[in-house]
Amino acid sequence: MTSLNEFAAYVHSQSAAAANGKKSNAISNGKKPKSSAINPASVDNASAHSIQSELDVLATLTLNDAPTPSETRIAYKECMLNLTEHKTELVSLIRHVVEDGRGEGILSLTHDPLDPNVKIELTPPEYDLALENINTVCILPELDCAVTELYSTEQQGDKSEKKHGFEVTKVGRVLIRERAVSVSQLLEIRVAVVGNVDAGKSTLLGVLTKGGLDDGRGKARVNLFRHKHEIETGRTSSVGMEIMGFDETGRTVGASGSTYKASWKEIVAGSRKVLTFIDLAGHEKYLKTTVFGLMGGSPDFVMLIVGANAGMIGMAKEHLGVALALNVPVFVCVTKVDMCPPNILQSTVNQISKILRSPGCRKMPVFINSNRDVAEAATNFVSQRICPVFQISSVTGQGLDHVRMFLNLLPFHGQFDETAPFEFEINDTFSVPFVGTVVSGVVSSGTVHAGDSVYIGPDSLGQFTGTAIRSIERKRQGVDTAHAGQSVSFAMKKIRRRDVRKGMVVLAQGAEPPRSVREFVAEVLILQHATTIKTRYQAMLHVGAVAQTCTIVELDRPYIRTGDRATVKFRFMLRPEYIKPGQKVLFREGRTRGLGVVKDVSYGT
Ligand SMILES: Nc1nc2c(ncn2[C@@H]2O[C@H](COP(=O)(O)OP(=O)(O)OP(=O)(O)O)[C@@H](O)[C@H]2O)c(=O)[nH]1
Ligand SMILES: [Mg+2]
Repeated sequence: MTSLNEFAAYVHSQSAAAANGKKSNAISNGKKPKSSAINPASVDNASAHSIQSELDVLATLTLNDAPTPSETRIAYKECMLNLTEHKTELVSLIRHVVEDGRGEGILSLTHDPLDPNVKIELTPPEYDLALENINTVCILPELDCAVTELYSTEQQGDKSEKKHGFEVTKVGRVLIRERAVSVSQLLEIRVAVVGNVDAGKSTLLGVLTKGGLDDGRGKARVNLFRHKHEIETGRTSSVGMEIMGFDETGRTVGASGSTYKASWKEIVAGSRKVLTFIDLAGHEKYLKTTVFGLMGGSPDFVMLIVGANAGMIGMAKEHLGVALALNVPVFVCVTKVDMCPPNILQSTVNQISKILRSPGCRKMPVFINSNRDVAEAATNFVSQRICPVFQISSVTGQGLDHVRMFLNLLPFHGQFDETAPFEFEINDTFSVPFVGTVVSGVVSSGTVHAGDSVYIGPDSLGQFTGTAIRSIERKRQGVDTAHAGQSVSFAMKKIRRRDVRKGMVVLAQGAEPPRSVREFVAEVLILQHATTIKTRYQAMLHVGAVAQTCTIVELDRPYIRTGDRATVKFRFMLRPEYIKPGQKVLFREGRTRGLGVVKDVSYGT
């Protein structure tokens, strides 16, 4: 039986390969994989082969001008300590770290950034000199970066150091962040916030994004609600968006806690990094909306909120399952610790550890208690199977500084291709007075400019309509261009609000008009099902921002059951949609859950 995390990793690699493969297909022979027949192996091998050959070509070009770890390179320690001789090397090293992280990076003073296995030892005076030198070069116009020390600590050296004549060493990490960034290039990281009803999600977001503290009776969440019934019941029912900005030194922008509420424009203007939170609903009634928020919102990270008193109950496990299935790194905030007796808190923490370590999750819980824990967790979060766990209170403020610091350090790790043709998934639609129809969502690939001609669709007949983008807004500010990976909204020309819906796409106008899909083949894993699944089985299916009931029309065996990995052909019940091979699929019906990846699309309605 395949475990969830193995299959999730497989699905993720398939999506990544599809995203990277786009370019190689365009420049190679342009052959399309065979459609309709259930033959995943052939599709797999063909695309894997073309990607491999592209990589081979790239390797021979030696395009990478980054400094390489080699014998001849000046040692990291030398670079940091001897500025008179090695200034250029230190500058190029720091530039490499900053470019690698799209404008920022965490630098350890005791691990070589080009080869983290190489550990170096610094005496306290050496550490201080290294830090001073890093500060000196970062001020230079060619770098123009701010340096913020995240932690530093002196520690007793081991025996080998004693041999060399010193016992105490100093270790530490710094954040290096570019000072100047334009709105359209601003680093954006999306964090989806999930957890059971009443866990304290909206409250924590209110406290983080607006400042101040909660009163335990719903004070902090009021500003986040979008509907009158939400204010009355205190329950989130829609997908809310909040932003949190950090300046170049990691201070939060606009979350002063005063009665004055900073506008998005002010937050963005003062920030060098912006986090977008997707506030999701915890009540089971809104599960479809929450799964849609997780699938369509393209979150980079998931923040799972658990009430300390209640533990991981209700929808929390469901949400964790979806996050794991999508392979999005998850961190946990155990909140309301102010109102929780120590023994109950302990049992909640034990329960979370047990679930995270279980074979289905295989995550290593890391409890965060210091700035050092935060910096190390943020550095290893994406690459390793760790799950940072914070213990906090939105009422007393306990632990919130660690959460803020962690959010400030979250690395950009999206896989978006700016050079591929422009594609955009619609997550929400609005009708704005004097502007007209506005659609919001995430640019999944390419770049678009205000005024560009585009297609929008598919409509109920599977057709696309030609139109143009009147204007673009990013974080509620007008911009000229939108790039892959950014969440933006477009005002559309000559399109009525009732003609657009979530799950539609906006595409570049190419030589061939785009085509919608009525049936497609996916490779799936059945996570949970009471009996067996046969053809004619129906379920709610999520692919990106698309959410629609589908029927299974073909199976590669008579029936499938829990734990089975199968190739399945689905048919959309209502209307054709725009989907592509490599996209992740999630389906559910009652207690049944399935996860998969689109392998092949057969066209037509
Ligand atoms: N004592 C205490 N109360 C808290 C804390 N965080 C949240 N609360 C209270 O818990 C209640 C529920 O909080 P919400 O933020 O609405 O919960 P939610 O997770 O957004 O709930 P849904 O949107 O319905 O899923 C509110 O009355 C908050 O004031 C905390 O840290 N300590
Ligand atoms: Mg809420």
